[in-house]
Amino acid sequence: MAPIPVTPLRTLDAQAAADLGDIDGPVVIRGLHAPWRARGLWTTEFFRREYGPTPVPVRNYPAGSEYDYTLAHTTLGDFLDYWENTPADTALVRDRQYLAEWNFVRDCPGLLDDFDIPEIFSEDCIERLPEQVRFGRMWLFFGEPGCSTGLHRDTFSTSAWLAVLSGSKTLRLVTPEAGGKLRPGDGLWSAASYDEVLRPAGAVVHEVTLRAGDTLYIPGDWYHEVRNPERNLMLTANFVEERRLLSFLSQFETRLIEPISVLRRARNAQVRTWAEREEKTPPTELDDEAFRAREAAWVRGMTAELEEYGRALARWGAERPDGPEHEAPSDAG
Ligand SMILES: O=C(O)CCC(=O)C(=O)O
Ligand SMILES: [Fe+2]
Repeated sequence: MAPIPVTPLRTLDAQAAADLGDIDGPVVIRGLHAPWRARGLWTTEFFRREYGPTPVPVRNYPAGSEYDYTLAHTTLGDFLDYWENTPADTALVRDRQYLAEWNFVRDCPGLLDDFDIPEIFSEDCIERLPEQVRFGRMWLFFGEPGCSTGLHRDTFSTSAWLAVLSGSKTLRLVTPEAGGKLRPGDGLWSAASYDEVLRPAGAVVHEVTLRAGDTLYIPGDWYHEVRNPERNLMLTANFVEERRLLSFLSQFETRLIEPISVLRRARNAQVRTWAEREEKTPPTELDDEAFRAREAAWVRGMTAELEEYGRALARWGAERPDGPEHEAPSDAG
């Protein structure tokens, strides 16, 4: 099979990248972390000295496996011993460890003093949610050769920025439309996936190797796959852009509502049980008319909010000056 043709990503200088609204695909921005103290400070000695005993999550990749792993916990100090003393193993001969998705904000908030979220990524609609439903979305990754992250898109349509502080990291990316065509088990380094799915769809595979000083912006819903050609340190965060807020909210709400739907089913089952009982024995809440009225009003209130959203969606195109009703008439006269 012929090699997969890849298209390099666009690169911008920090000064040229002012507004994410003007950027409509993944892009590398150079120089965003020039002012960060973390650049010189975050060495293995520093992490060991300041945070050695901190528990961290690690992915264990067994010999022969580039993508499949089991999750385990160790301490940062023990992981760094492994990281510094074990030779890299790109041939996958032995077991490997990848310190990935470490939520350092929760465990070591002092690290937040060593960098600033770049201005261009500073709008994050999750900040507007009530505190009870916000979630961790900033991580450190200590990249390990031979340990890859398989094809995925980030949860809830969140966008991401990935800042490489040392070493290098390679990503391939495809659009949401192209990624949506891929089958389970497909990948962006797989010739079969390319020949059977991506090429017939006319999809472009973007590739970038990030080096120290590079920050990659991945817009929400873009599919990507990640390799670590050498050891690297990456700081990354997910965030919600206003232009994708509704998509985020509906997916996030679905997730939040899962436990609630279990409760709803329990309630409906109880009502059915009472309704089906032949002889009505002790009176239930449902025999109380005021109770039923209250419950019915509550259900209508909950439903009304969604109905209003549905109506707003239906009106959207029709009411806008460039909406469907206002397109140039094709059969005028
Ligand atoms: O660097 C990696 O291994 C994965 C990064 C990524 O895509 C993610 O955290 O969602
Ligand atoms: Fe990702």
